[in-house]
Amino acid sequence: MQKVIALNEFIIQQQQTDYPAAGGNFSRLLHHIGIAAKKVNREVNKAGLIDILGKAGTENVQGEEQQKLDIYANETFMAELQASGECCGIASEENEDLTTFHEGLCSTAKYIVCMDPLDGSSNIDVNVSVGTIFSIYRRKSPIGTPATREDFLQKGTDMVAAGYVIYGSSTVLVYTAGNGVNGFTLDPSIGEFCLSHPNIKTPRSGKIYSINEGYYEKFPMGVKKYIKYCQEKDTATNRPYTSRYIGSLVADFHRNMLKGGLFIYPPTDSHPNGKLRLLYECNPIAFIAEQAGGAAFSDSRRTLDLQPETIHQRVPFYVGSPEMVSKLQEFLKAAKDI
Ligand code: P6P
Repeated sequence: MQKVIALNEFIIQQQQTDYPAAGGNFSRLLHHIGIAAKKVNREVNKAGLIDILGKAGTENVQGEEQQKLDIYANETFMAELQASGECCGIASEENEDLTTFHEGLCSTAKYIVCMDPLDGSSNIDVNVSVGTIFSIYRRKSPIGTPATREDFLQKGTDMVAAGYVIYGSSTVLVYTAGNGVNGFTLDPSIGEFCLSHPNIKTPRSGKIYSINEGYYEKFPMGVKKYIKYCQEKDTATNRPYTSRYIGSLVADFHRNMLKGGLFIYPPTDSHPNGKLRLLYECNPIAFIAEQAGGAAFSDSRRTLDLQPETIHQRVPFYVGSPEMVSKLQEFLKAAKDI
């Protein structure tokens, strides 16, 4: 019978082989993220049965209506990150300000976390996959003091780890610590995330493009021309491609990473800098994409190279198979959009 490798076992193995000097702090942090994911999974899976569906009647910092599960997920991840004793601060999509922990168990914490606790949550009521996205950095400010904005406004290239949880037909946790990408499927019978997608590598090209074509009229010309390129018939280059757009970043990205494809969220009328947030959506997904052999850009810049200026900053985002990202950039350059 094939040996099942649980997430915690894998984390310790990776620590011993890749980071022998590590003291287990990162492993403990990741373990608590796994616990929070299991708690959120339990509520997402029974959302239709208990009074946790629907709107909370409040708005988040983005002015977006909060779903009850948004708030539950945010509180659950915040509590587990604090309980780990390894996190000294959190930037969350659901909170306008930073949250810092620097006393007691967290007085020696050296990591900060940027997270979207439940991305795509407006899809919950119609049973569409949603996700949690997180990124982990080493703090820059002195240990034992309150985390500062500078701890959070680090470039994506300084990231220690990134991951997401997709709550879909099954619940899968995917993460990278800078040494490849691995996916773990939750086995409800034992309550453990088990290695199911070892060493994920994204295809260099693919047949799937993902974009909300409802905004077509307002897209930059280069994006419009790329969409037409995808729709043209050309057997030599496997076109026409297939349009697949779920409206849930984690679900769209996860499918494209496994099958090959390109996700595009360009500037629009309502979001002239793009809709997706740099710190807790684009950067973690970009890190994972690159570790899987993909590429991620925000207009002309590699997303991970951007210097963040504000916690909830939005950027245009193009991520996926490297040859498809390059082709889109050709159209953007030809149209002088970048
Ligand atoms: P639109 C969900 O609200 C989200 O932040 C991402 O998960 C998703 O990719 C995007 O917004 C969808 O945005 O404008 O197409 O509905």
